[in-house]
Amino acid sequence: MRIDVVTLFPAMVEHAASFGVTGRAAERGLWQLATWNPRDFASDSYRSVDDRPYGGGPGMVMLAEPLARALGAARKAQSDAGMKTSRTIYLSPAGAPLTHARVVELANAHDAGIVLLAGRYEGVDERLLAREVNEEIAIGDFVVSGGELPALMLIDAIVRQLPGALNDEASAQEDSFVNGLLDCPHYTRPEVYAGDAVPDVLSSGHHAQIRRWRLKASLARTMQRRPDLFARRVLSKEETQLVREVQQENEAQQ
Ligand code: 4FN
Repeated sequence: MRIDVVTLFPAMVEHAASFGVTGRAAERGLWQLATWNPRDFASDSYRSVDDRPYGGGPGMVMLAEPLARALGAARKAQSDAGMKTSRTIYLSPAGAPLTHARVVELANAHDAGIVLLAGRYEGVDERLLAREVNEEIAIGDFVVSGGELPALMLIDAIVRQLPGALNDEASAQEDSFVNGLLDCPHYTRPEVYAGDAVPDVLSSGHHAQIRRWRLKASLARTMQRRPDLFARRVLSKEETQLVREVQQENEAQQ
């Protein structure tokens, strides 16, 4: 997997990606990161990358030309590295909300290069987006100062799906969203913390009961905190029974 990022702050992206799962996966050769600074592709002596918006108003807009050159250099580098295709993604509040399903699709396209465009200021000249961008993705409905952190979130989500990226492959599969449910509560030592004991079943050693308790806790939590996720979930027979138990326990408490 190869990911190229066009950004005014290449060091921010490279530094953040060098830690933890993404950093280790790069050391293992599972993916390669390269960054491209549009400032290096500017055409005037000031190395301008932004200008005032037509129509007036506050803030600045990223110039099309340096971005087009930076994107071109990124795609050429991917092609020279043997990638058959490149897909250009603009991280944008106007994009399609990122889902785990889309992350898995992107991670499975091993031999397709990904070029990420991170915006700054008020955004990017629309003509550049129309000509050069294949897809727009949003990571959430909140204002941020630049597309770099959204790009890093997408990178982290993709890279941790690559085979060999996690030390414990099982944990990737068991993660909350993978089965459409939130995680159950987690506990570690000490067995009693601040007078609060770990649920008995978890120290019982009874694996079938532990699995059942965790599934039930996940279902209860998802129903309560993310009714949108719960509504989309198709329940197995066992899960239907556990949901019934949760509802009965809730009614008994009221
Ligand atoms: N943001 C909103 C509405 C209008 C503008 C923004 C905003 C960074 C370049 C885009 C934001 C959110 C999720 C990239 C936000 C994302 C960005 C993202 C992003 C600088 C212009 C900008 C209605 C969402 C609050 C700034 C809503 N996912 N503009 O934040 O790039 O990827």
